Amino acid sequence: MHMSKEEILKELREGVLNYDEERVKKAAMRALEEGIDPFLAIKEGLTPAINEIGKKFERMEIFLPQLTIAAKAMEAGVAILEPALDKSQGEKVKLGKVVIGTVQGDIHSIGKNIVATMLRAAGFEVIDLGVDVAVDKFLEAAERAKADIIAASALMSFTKVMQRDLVEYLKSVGARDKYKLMVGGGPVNEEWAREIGADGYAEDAIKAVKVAKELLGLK
Ligand code: B12
Repeated sequence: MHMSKEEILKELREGVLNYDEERVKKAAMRALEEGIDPFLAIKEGLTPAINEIGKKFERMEIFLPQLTIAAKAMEAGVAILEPALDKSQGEKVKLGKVVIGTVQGDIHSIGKNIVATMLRAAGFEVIDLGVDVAVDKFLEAAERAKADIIAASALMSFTKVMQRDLVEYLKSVGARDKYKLMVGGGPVNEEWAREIGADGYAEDAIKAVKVAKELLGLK
């Protein structure tokens, strides 16, 4: 039976809101079958739902177990949609190398993973360091890979300060000018990026690709 885009986006949302991983998976597969843009499915289906879950958690209407189950359901959906995001990759020439990770003390990975996937899809080579990444690990990986960009994600107000620590650390070892530095994540905004002296900020994965290209002087 045919399902409209709106119906599928609603299923994705409802699946996360009802902690129903199977429902999310089914809806994600449906989205692919119906040719819905996978990024749109993440942005307008899954993300508003996980944000709503985040608000409920903040209001203490739900607790960590529910937050965890909802996040698992979202991740399962993203895992199904992700290969389709990556499809455009092909044999493209690499635009540049990006080392990405979530800062130390922070284990949120969903948004960072989406940014990594979109950068890859756009033609960047991405080295993903995972979560809870210490400032020296970012630099170590960037040196080893001869990266062009270091990208740091932070989802909590008390871990976004690690982005500033990263800038300060790079300065202290004389490596600040070797890399372009991008920051992002829930509590991060343009103003914060400017304040700490990062080179770029983006509010979502599509814009992250645009900013990465701009930082390297590509169109
Ligand atoms: C899912 C989730 C979890 C999951 C994470 C699962 C996973 N594998 O990532 C789990 C259950 C593990 C979790 C744990 C915790 N969480 Co939590 N979590 C969330 C939630 C609901 C959604 C985050 C998310 O995935 N969003 C969806 C993605 C797609 O969006 P995104 O991450 O923002 O990414 C997009 C952009 O920001 C941007 N972006 C992201 N990274 C980068 C990087 C760069 C370089 C760029 C350019 C762009 C960019 O592009 C992305 C895609 O478009 C948020 C609420 C919220 N509104 O953020 C709380 C939230 C972040 N969590 C919170 C808390 C408190 C915790 C815990 C401390 C709870 C606890 N008591 O243990 C722990 C953290 C432990 C730790 N040390 O890190 C708080 C933080 C409060 C604060 N302001 O500091 C929030 C805000 C909830 C709340 N309102 O209270 N959490």
